[in-house]
Amino acid sequence: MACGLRDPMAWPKSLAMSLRPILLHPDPRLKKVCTAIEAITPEIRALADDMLHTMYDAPGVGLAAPQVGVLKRLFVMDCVKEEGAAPRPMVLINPEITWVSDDTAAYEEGCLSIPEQYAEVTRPERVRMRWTDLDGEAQEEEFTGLWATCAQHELDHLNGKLFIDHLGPIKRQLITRRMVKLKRERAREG
Ligand code: K2U
Ligand code: ZN
Repeated sequence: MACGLRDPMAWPKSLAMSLRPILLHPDPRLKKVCTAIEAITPEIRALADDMLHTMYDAPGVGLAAPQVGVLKRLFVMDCVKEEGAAPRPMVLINPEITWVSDDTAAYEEGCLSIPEQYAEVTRPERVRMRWTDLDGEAQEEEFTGLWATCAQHELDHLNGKLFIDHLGPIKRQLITRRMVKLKRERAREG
């Protein structure tokens, strides 16, 4: 879709995409190890479309299937940040890390399942990943910068890990308590 992809409202209405609700931490489904995708079915394609739509709408630069309640090994990302640059929506099916750099980089991470909570996480600065794309083709690429941080953050989601699991217990519990309070308030608002 070459249209203004980053603006979901510009997408042709013929594309039956829908926004999917994003699960909020704490939720047991966000702690599960997701299962491999055996076949790229029309449902998987629709899921990938909906996840990209949901990610751009959030807005975010990545989104993993368990965050929309589907415990399958698939995430989407588009870390293109330059204004006016063409978006690069990516769909990674059954992704695996094949190499990480010794060098590390720290990044103030957030998460669409843990809104408005940020903390510094240190990860390998560069990673090589292997995955299957929506055409069933094997892909392999090295990611750096925000792409590397995001890809590792999303792969963590497929293994039931959140960015707060990289923090010390005090900070993790502080953020979790805030999220329990937020979910209770949202439940009351209805
Ligand atoms: O998985 C998610 O919750 C999506 C995150 C991915 C992400 C987290 C930390 C660092 C890089 C990517 C969302 O995109 S969080 C929102 C965001 C937006 C721009 C830059 C960083 C984070
Ligand atoms: Zn996240």
